[in-house]
Amino acid sequence: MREERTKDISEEMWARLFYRSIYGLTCSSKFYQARLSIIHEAREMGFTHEQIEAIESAFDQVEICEPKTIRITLNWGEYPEDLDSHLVEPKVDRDGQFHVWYSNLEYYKENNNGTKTFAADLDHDDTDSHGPEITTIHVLTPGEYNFYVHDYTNGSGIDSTAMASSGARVTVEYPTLSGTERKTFDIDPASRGTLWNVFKISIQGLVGIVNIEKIDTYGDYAGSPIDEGGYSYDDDSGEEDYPQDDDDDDGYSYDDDDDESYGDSAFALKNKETA
Ligand SMILES: [Ca+2]
Ligand SMILES: [Ca+2]
Repeated sequence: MREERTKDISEEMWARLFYRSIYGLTCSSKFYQARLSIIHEAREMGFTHEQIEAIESAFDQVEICEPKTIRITLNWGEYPEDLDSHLVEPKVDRDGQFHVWYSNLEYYKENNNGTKTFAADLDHDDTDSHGPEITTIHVLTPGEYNFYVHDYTNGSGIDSTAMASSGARVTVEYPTLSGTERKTFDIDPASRGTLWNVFKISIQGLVGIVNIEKIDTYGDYAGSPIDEGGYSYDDDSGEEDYPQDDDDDDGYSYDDDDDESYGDSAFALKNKETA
């Protein structure tokens, strides 16, 4: 792994990374699970996106790849500068839902028996145009998943046309019985709003039959299923699962003039890294 992107990583850092990664494994783990464990620990240790990409490409070169994943890629044009990927998915124990996004890059579940399940991740938050942002579902837990794109630059605005002009495109690659399929979704240039509900993924049964259904509706971030100010995903009670019906007017409201009222909304709290 000697290359430009990893030249700033010391031998000691490498050693620490691999040592820490061992604890993400069991005696029956496969090589691709070692790959996931290393990526997870690299993120925990603060490796940069470029460094992690370099590690991934080293694994690709020796063909240590995951057998079955769903990969969602978001690309767009120059403006708005910051679109965001949001995946809402069933928890691996199927008790409620989980949200993978810039504020929660990994869904890495520690199981009761000490094993870990790396269920999904977002590779990084692109904040300076074009993307790509790549969301990967590593464990095909049966259930329903929704993928959204949010125009962070323009925040909240039901009438905004900025995202409509962004040229945003989402590509999803997913496994089928005969190989890998790919579907592409382009933003409607006549749409309005800062939230694009792109598609729904349904995964059925233990063999993981994947079905992708186009949604293509537009709206506002505030009060939506991905607004963490409105709903909670992280507790394990399973009592606060958000309603599946996007049209549900649940009465959640906020005051545009009062920053406090956003509560824990990611949209208000986003602490962007500046390059
Ligand atoms: Ca972004
Ligand atoms: Ca960029």
